[in-house]
Amino acid sequence: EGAVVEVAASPYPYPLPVEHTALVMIDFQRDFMEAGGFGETLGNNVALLRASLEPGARLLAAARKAGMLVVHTLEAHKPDLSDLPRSKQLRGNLPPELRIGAEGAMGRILVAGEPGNGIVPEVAPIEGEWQVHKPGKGAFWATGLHEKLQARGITHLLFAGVTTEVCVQTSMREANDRGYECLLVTDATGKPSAAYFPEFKEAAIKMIEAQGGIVGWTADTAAVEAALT
Ligand code: TIU
Repeated sequence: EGAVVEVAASPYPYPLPVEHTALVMIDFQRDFMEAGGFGETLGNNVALLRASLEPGARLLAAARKAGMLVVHTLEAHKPDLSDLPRSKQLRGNLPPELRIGAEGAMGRILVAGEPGNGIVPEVAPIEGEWQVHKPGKGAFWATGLHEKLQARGITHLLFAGVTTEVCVQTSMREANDRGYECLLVTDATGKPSAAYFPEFKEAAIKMIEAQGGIVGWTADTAAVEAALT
């Protein structure tokens, strides 16, 4: 039922059923992309992620034009931090004034509704697109996303966003175990040098594609655009 296009992907072509595919934009938030947010407090150079924005915006435009479902995730905790495990709050060995929930340069760090927690303007959601707040690294833990995608008949997921080595990879592995056919869009997650740890990104791509696509496929934005037009 519906159109199936083919994306030139690695390790072999990816069949993309347009009506049953969602684009998942992982955590394109000021907290990770801009100075003064959570990513920087963890000691990272946030400028490294910005190469993902131009391809991410192109991918978003292509998905919208094709009429695909678009899901934006946000790593966001409730203001009362009731969904923040103590283990996560203490991780990083940061002083209390830099932990999740503390007052930072863009509001409370990693708390829903704060300025720093919002999605950057280049890839901001529009009416009708889903926004999923997630308390963990993965998009499926404690979010209800799987049930919502199933209700919508989604079987295939394209992943973009930040960071490849943490939230994107965790979400893609969660999705793989739930039966989705997953494709990582390499430049929309920042390629080749755009990750907090470029060498981790290269390794993540290889881990996904290896063993005949053990976790899924990889392709760049141009390949997805070519398939959708
Ligand atoms: N969204 C996401 O990747 N959260 C992180 O904490 N990433 C890091 O790389 N630290």
